[in-house]
Amino acid sequence: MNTRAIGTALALAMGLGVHAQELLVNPGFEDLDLDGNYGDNWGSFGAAGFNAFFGPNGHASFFSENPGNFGGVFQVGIAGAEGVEYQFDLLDVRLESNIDANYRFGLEFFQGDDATKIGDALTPISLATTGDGLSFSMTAVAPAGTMFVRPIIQYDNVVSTAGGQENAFVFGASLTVVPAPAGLGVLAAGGLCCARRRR
Ligand SMILES: [Ca+2]
Ligand SMILES: [Ca+2]
Repeated sequence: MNTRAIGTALALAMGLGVHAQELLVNPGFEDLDLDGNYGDNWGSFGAAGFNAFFGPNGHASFFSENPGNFGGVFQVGIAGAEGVEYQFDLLDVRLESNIDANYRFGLEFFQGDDATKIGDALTPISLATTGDGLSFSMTAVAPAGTMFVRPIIQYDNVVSTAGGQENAFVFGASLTVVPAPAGLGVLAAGGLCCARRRR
């Protein structure tokens, strides 16, 4: 491969990384239609929902302050495809100081009805570090038969009885396709080269 071809491959690899398409509708949990209800296009269950408690910045809220509570948020209707690797990021997370529950996030994969689950890939959210501005990331490859991919953030097994500062809030999220190597070793080599150079 000549220098120009390598340059083109590098530009392609870098471009894919920078411009990965956001698959979530309303990744910031905002009130898009200005009806006073946040988290438009998202769903929730249990003791979880969408608010803007901390100023004009919509977020998903997880009320893990009472033993027995459970809940989560998710988004349906996102078309997916088998064999594709997806990356789900929680970009701005607040874990309160007394938080003590089983938190996880990840992806569920569904058939064409967006209701029959084929499989899932859930990753624990570490509570070892609490505070504001935390971020978490996971990736998973969609199993055979996937037609829809559903991001989900959930908790259960609340054990704390501290009586306050036990909740979690997620202010932003992102779901993207991880660029495939396309069988070109130079793409991976280019990625390594550039990642290294930035350090
Ligand atoms: Ca937000
Ligand atoms: Ca709304």
